[in-house]
Amino acid sequence: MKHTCLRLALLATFCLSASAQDADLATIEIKPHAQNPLGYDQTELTVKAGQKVKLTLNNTGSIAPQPHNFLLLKPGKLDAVGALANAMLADPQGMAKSYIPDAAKPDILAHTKLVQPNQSETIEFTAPAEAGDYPYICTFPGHWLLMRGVMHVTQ
Ligand SMILES: [Cu+2]
Repeated sequence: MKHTCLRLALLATFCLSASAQDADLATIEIKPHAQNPLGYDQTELTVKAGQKVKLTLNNTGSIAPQPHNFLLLKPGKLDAVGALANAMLADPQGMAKSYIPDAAKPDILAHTKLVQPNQSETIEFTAPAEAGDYPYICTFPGHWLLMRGVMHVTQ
């Protein structure tokens, strides 16, 4: 009897913590902009510091379908990572690497792979612990100049 009660108590604790986590999950779906083939449909996202984020890049609905990815970067690293991405145009392994530059890895906080038209990919990550504005970009060569946005991380 004692044993059963203990098990129920453990189960209740587990259920409570699971629902608390769900409440603290930011679910985001981002797509290419319907009219602008080189833009995301959202250029600003907001999450809480340390929040769990479930982000889906859904590559549908564009008037000019093409592959895209999503990289969340450290603040101030947009231009440096963008330049590395453009340089990958000459890399025969570019497509295989999802146009994610090796040299940019320390500045990438989260990313999808290259997502083909009518495909999607969902990633899960923890939002940065520090509040601030974190750029996100598509690094398919040439896209990042327009295909970008800012994730606002708030306390
Ligand atoms: Cu793109």
